[in-house]
Amino acid sequence: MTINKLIQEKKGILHFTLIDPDRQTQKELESRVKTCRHYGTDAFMVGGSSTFSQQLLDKTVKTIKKAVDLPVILFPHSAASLSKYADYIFFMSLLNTDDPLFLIKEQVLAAPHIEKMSLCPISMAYIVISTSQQPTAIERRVKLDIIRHEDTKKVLDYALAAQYFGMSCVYLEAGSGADRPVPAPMIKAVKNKIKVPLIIGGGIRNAEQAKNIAEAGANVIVTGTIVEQNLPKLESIITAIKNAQSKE
Ligand code: 1GP
Repeated sequence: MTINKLIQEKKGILHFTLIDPDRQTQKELESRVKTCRHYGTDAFMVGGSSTFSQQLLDKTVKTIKKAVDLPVILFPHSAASLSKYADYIFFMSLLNTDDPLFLIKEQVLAAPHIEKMSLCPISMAYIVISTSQQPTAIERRVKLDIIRHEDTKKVLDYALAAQYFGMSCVYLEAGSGADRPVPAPMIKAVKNKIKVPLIIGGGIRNAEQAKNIAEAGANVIVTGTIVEQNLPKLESIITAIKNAQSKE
């Protein structure tokens, strides 16, 4: 599967919900994912920057699969976060880092397990944009080649390199819980530069932000924190994304 195929099937801009396995009980999870499905989310990503057991990851994926009929895509923070119960895995490389661990080493460790589990990989270029005053979890964890919210030229070069590598999509990530999302002018510039689908996440908290990001050219918009902190607000966020797509 590619994100392109999902976009074609759903005919428009997609919304993915990020589930962090250790942020809720299984009962809360079941209810949350049903609500997200009802609001119109298109898929669930499972992962996060915190560490959790293999058992909890498996349980989380199984609970989602049982509750809703939507794809589950692993969003791994290392080779240790794999589950055979998921449908897909973002086979991702963090491009703007000097640390080979996140560029290629974790991926090499994970590859034989992915094959054994028959997980379907979706190759993805992961680019972190530093938009926040306080460093986000990913900024604290990894040594980055920092891209600030005004560094459009730099992000364009990374995105183009990703496309030339043949990666199937590009994810611009402000970081979970970021003060503000990736800026719309940067999204627009990247969208105009590359042909592969563009995923945007981090710091999206309201419908206005989601609308601006959708109109700037995002193909997929990811939210995580809002589901944990203010789930009813997700409805207006997804509605804004779906309304933006109907204007295309
Ligand atoms: C993090 O982009 C996702 O990888 C989601 O971010 O938790 O800020 O919505 P939020």
